[in-house]
Amino acid sequence: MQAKGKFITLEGGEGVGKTTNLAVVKACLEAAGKRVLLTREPGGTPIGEKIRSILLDKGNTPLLASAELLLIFAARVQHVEEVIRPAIERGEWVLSDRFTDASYAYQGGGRGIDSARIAYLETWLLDNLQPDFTLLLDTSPAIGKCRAGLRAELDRFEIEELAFFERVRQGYLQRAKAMPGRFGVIDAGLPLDQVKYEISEKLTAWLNREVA
Ligand code: Z5A
Repeated sequence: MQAKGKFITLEGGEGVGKTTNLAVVKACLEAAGKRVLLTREPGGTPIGEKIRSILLDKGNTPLLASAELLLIFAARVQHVEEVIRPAIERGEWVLSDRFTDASYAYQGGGRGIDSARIAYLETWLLDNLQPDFTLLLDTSPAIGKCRAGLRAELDRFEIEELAFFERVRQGYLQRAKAMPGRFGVIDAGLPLDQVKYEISEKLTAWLNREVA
């Protein structure tokens, strides 16, 4: 019988280097003989990508925090049922740029929504699906904002003030502290080569524990 795959996520505030480092994680998993499916949130399906456009459009500033959370979970349930679970069943390793930890950090920490409400959606809609391992790229929001700010146009999240991103950061760190076995925290303020090295070290250590 085909062994099931695993679910790995990359998380962190804006501009910490998730997209840049996805390739490092993918290469590391492939070197360990895994078939990798790359995906992202919000998005990952045709419907999810349409919802992503609504969420990122800075013309949609009247969007309420609760409506934002529900849109994110609408995209997520579609993503889980259409892409993530079938791939895991086929034996693939799913690598996602963000998942539900981002909702606890952004909609919980950043927007102030009670985490019990997010947990309720997680239980109801995802049947509590959680990543097997999460790499959290952590650095000060000032550094992340500066990196993201080099882009031509900022989206609806990127126009938020620094205090919002500080709450997001704390939201992530609280999650990592509460679930140390699932999280590998990386200092993303280091030079890129060092960040890449730290990622492959943490990922390899986890992989070795998984197969032990
Ligand atoms: N969101 C949410 O609110 N709730 C949810 O549940 C989910 C998402 C799932 C879009 O996500 C928004 O959705 C997101 C939260 C919200 N908004 N914010 N903020 P996204 O993941 O697509 O957007 P993002 O976080 O803004 O991604 P990003 O800005 O593309 O960041 P990144 O992928 O972490 O960074 P990067 O593009 O890899 O790197 C940025 C630049 O820094 C780039 O020029 C790199 O070359 C450079 N870089 C990267 N690492 C380094 C190091 N170590 N040194 C120097 N320079 C570096």
